[in-house]
Amino acid sequence: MSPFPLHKKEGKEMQEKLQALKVQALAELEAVQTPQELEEFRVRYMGKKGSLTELLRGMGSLPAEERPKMGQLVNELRQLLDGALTERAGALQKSLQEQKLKEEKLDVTMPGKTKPIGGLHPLNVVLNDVIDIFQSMGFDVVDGPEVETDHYNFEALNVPQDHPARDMQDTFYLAENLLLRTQTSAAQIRTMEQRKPPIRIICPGRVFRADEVDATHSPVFHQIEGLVVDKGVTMCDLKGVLEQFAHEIYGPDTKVKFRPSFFPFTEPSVEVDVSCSECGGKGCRVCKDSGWIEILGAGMVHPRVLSGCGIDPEEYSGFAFGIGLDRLTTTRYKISDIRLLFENDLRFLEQFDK
Ligand code: 2NL
Repeated sequence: MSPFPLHKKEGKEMQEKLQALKVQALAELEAVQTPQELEEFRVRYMGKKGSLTELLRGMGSLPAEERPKMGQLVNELRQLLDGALTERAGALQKSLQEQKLKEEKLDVTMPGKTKPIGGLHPLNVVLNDVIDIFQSMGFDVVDGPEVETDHYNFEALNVPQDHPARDMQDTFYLAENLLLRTQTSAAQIRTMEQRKPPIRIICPGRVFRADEVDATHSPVFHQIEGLVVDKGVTMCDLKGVLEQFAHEIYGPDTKVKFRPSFFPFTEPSVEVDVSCSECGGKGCRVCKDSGWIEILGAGMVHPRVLSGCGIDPEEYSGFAFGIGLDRLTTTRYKISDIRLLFENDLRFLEQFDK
C-alpha cells in the first residue's frame, strides 16, 4: 500500500516511476567500481539533465495540490541518493586504497638485490698501499712506455754491452734497438733528464723477462722502482726510507736487514730482507727455513748514471730501489703460485678487495 494519498492517475504513475528509479539507482550504485563510474552515475541521476531533475520537471503536469507532496518525495529520494552516493564514494575509496596497499606491499626485511661489480686486482690493492706509503714521504708517481730502446733500458743504466741481461735469452727484443722493458728504470732516467733535483719519484709498472713459467716465475711481472736525487743524499736516507716502507707494509715489529749486493746501476748496492711474517723468523716453508724474506734491491745511484742524465755527481747524489710487486702480493695473501695473478680466474679474484 502506498504511504502517500495520491489518488490521481498521474500522481500514481509518478510515484511508481519514483520507486522504480530508486530501486534502479541503488542497484546501479552498488555495481559502481571506479570513481569515474561513480561520477557518471551522479550525472545520470542528479545532473542537470539527470533522471531526478527530469522527474521534477515532469511535475508540471500534476494537479497543483499534489505538487508539494510529489516535490517532497523527489527531494527525499535526492537526499537518499546523495547519502548513498557519498557512502559509496567512501567505500570505493577505501577499497581502492586497500587494493593499492596490497599491490604495493613490500617486505622491508628482504635482502636487497646486489649488482655484481668488479673489484681491484690483488696486485692493485698492494700497489695502492705502496703508493700511499711513498706519497706520504713526498714521492711523485711517474709512468713510462713498456716498449723501450736499448739506450734507456740498458745503456743509460750503466749495464755493459756484454752483460747477461742483454742476452736475447733474457730480454724480449722487438727489433735490434727496441725491446720490452726489463725494469721500470727508463721512466726514471727520463725524469732525471727532464727535471732538476730534488727528485723523489716512484715508478710502478709491468716489466718483461724471457723466463720459463713456473710457480715463482712469469715472463710478465710487476716492479715498483724508486729514485731520490738531491744534494747530500746518503746511504742513511736510503736505510731510513726503506725501513719505514718495510715497517708500514709488514708491521712495526718487523726486522729489516741490509745485505751487500751488486747492480751495475748502483754503488754500493744492497738487498733488503725482512723477518718472515709467517714464522716470525723461526724458519718455515715460506722463508725456506732462513727466517728472512727478500723484498727489494737498492743502492746509491752510480755516478755514471747521474752524469749520463746531465746531473753532476760531484754536486748531487741519490739512491734508487726496485721492489717486486708480485712477491709482495703473494706473501701478503699467502698465494702459492704466481700464475694465479695472471690467469684472471674470477673464483680467485673475487677473494680480494671485498
Ligand atoms: C733489483 C732491484 C733495483 C734500481 C733498481 C735504479 C734506477 C735508476 C738508477 C739506479 Cl734510474 N738504479 N734502479 C736500483 C737498485 C735495484 O732493482 O733487484 N733489480 C734487478
